Amino acid sequence: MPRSPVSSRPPSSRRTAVSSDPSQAKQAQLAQASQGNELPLPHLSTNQGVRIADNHNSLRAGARGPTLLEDFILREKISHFGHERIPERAVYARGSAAHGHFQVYKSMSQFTSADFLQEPGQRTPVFVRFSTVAGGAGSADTVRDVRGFAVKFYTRAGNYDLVGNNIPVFFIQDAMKFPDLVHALKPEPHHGMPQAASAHDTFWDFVSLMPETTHMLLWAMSDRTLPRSLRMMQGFGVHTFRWVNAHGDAHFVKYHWTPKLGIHALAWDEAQKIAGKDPDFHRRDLWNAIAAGHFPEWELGVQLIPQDKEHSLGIDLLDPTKLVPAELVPITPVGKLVLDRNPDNFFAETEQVAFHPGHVVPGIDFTNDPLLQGRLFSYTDTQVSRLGGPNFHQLPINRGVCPVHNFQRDGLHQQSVPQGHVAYEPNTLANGSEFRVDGDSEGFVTWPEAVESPKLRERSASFDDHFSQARLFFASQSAVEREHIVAAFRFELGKVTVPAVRQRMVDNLAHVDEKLARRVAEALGIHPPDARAAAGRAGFRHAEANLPLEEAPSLRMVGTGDGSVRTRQIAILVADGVDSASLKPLRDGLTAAGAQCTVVGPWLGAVRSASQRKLEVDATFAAMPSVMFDAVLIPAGEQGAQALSALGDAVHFVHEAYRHCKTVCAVGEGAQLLKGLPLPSEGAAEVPGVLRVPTPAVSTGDTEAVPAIVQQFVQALSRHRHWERPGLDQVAA
Ligand code: HDE
Repeated sequence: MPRSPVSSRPPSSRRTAVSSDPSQAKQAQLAQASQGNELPLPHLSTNQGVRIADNHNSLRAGARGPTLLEDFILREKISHFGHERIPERAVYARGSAAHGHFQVYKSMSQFTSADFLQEPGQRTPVFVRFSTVAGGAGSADTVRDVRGFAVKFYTRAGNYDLVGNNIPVFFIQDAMKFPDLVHALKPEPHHGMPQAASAHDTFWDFVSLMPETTHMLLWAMSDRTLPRSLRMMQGFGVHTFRWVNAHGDAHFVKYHWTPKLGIHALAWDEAQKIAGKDPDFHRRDLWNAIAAGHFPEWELGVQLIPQDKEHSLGIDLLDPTKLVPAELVPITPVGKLVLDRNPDNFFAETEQVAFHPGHVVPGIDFTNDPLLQGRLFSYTDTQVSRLGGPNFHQLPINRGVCPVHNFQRDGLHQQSVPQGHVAYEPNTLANGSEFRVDGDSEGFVTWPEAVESPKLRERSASFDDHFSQARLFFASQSAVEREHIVAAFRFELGKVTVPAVRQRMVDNLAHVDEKLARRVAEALGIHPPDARAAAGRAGFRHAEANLPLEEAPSLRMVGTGDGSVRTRQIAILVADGVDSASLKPLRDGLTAAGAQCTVVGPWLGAVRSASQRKLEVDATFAAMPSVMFDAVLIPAGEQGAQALSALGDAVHFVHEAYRHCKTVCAVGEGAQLLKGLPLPSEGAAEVPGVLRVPTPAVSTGDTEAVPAIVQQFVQALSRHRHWERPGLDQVAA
């Protein structure tokens, strides 16, 4: 008897039979769900379980005759295929996800009764989906865009979704403007261009008319929107939420996810090239890291503000265009997130996962942030149309680890088979016993915030400060980060075809930083920025807040991370005649430090080293260009260096890596590949991240020299990119 693809047991009974360890229970549940769809026997069947005798030929009238309508096997197969696609998410369509767990450092019971935050060491299974916002599901990973960072905690008290971004503020203050923002950002409706890019007329037209977008624009034009890896970006809850403890005491809370590996970015030119060379760059990186056991980790931290201190900071906590600098309210570590398992099936999990900021658990509550309030309606509504009905919570990836009991019934794709004749509450007929929910001490209780106000459409005057935090952000960046922001504004506004829009935008920027605005304007063929013109425009509201800080170093990216080079990608360039003896000790040292070395050559297979040994090649220059790596190592060997120098791809590789500010290390004659780069002559001050190593030190395996060189390399690589490197615009790569 073939096993039915769907378990005959009602899902509700499956749901109650959970292990006491929620991590194991979730794993078992998902494994069970995926097993249910596996055919245990080596035969094919229809969806009704009828065995298929021929999966190559449709039923036809004669070998060369017409296909018959009667062919129910063909019809079922083609029809199912025709309905394989579901609508992609309107925003955040391009996503990559992973399973993992969240582990508490120390109890948060003082602040929240949330079940999953009570005991040190407590683990809760999670599913995390990262995404870009603007692009379609098939768009490239490395476009300049905000990234979604959505975490589903399968807690024993119900599912909790923390649906955030990698930037701590948002463009708009009120949900009313979200459809306008998204319409302006998405491809222009008449010709459907550009894909996955904000660099076009409608986006800048809209944001230049909405000064409240300015703070987020500064973040969006910074390197934050070009993450090197999903494993190397922060996450934020963005809105202020509320934590409530068992005594009913409330705190405002802001969430921060901080990656162990630091916050790192790609160079803009690099990001654009990767979008063509490997559009799945981030997805692949996440998948490979987890598959190789390099599980990415983030620390969850919270800023807690007592309820009665709401107005003490001079920052309106309900305004999602504002953050609270860590310099004003420190971040308390709560626990760690570890992603340790790739999804089994992209569609069933990454696509069908349904997040919702309204999925909260007892101990966590909302605030009156008007953007958050608007989101609370939107997400269920979206899932109903995207996933085809109201029972999307029954999909394996969306099911909790705790039992679900209610009298919601029926609906499209209903998976459960409820028993009995009672589907209402209160009742006395179910099992002959009364079943009441009133006063369940573990039930969700909304924090009893006092609200009595006239109904009106009005924005609080405390939301009118649009520039002081944008200014703080810009002032807090390092010099190179500021340069990148200028360049990004120039690029994006350079794509805007209407001069008046470019002008309006730089006039707004003059309220952030006069020099920034001037430098952006210089490249755009418009008038110098005019802050007064901006202030005179309809819709311009601004009331300067008095921030007690001129700079907030916590808002910088440079210098973050634990200093390790784990999972960093190093290309070793080879051709016939390279010196493999001098290569080995360096390669071993770098691998021992956690970096991953790939031997890149002109062809797959092997090259012959100077000593006629076979040196395996992992990838070609064509398939793995420099943008796939974080650093380059060029081995010694006269003949090898000459062979590489004669290859345009190899020379380009080195020059491009230099231009993208990566660590470049040349051993002995390998330095010939550095020819043409704007480097000082030997002996002069070295260029950051360019190491020229004498051969003998390495080839003799000098026990002191080799570790010292490896250490130098590791140190340079751990700095990620050497953004301050001079003469970059002279490099033709
Ligand atoms: Fe979302 N958002 N959003 N959003 N959002 C969606 O839900 C929406 C907002 C965020 O990986 C949609 O299932 C409204 C802020 C993430 O599946 C949709 C408003 C933040 C994801 C939706 C916002 C987010 C979404 C599209 C303004 C950062 C991807 C498909 C009121 C805190 C989740 C879907 C995933 C997805 C609506 C604003 C984060 C349409 C109406 C602010 C990470 O329901």
